[in-house]
Amino acid sequence: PRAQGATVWLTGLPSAGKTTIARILAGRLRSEGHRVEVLDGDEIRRFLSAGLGFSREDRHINVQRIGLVAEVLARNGVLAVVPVIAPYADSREAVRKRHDASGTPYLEVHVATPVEVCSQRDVKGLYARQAAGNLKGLTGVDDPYEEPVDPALVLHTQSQTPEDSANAVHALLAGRGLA
Ligand code: GGZ
Repeated sequence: PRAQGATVWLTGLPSAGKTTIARILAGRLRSEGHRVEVLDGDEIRRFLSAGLGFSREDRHINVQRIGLVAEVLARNGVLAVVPVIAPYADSREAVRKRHDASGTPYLEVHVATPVEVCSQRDVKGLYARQAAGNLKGLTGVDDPYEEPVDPALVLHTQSQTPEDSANAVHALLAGRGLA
């Protein structure tokens, strides 16, 4: 039987833990024999979305491009794991519709780390740069983040290790027969 793919979109603020969870999840799925691709926003922005900034329009275009790649992969049996902020609900809805149109599973996971926790972690120093006045339009601080209304799963990373979070996403996939 042909492997069933799916897209797992990890949406949340910068430093919420999306990339860390994605990498752990991907490693576990690979070790189980699944074909997995992680589409990281940071990486995609260097190539597929080179030249795009962080305006509403550019973020929307970025998310649609990543959504297209994820859907193509997922439709062809890959588990596409996508740790990308995707701050706008209508952008995420368009990605979901693209998946629905081809009958490809799309699971939205909200990495719901509060902004106070994210800014304390500040993995890339973005929050510090924003506070110092050297960066404008930081998601969750002076740029919008529209929380998912009906995500398949909400992760609270303050009270869970990244391994716990990855396992919760894995259980979600397993529960739907996708892992
Ligand atoms: C949000 C920003 C910003 C602003 C730069 N707001 O962890 P990083 O730092 O290295 O990777 C993040 C990346 C976010 O890209 P996404 O493609 O996930 O965003 S979106 O879905 O909104 O298109 C972050 C960095 O870009 N970065 N400036 N102002 N993140």
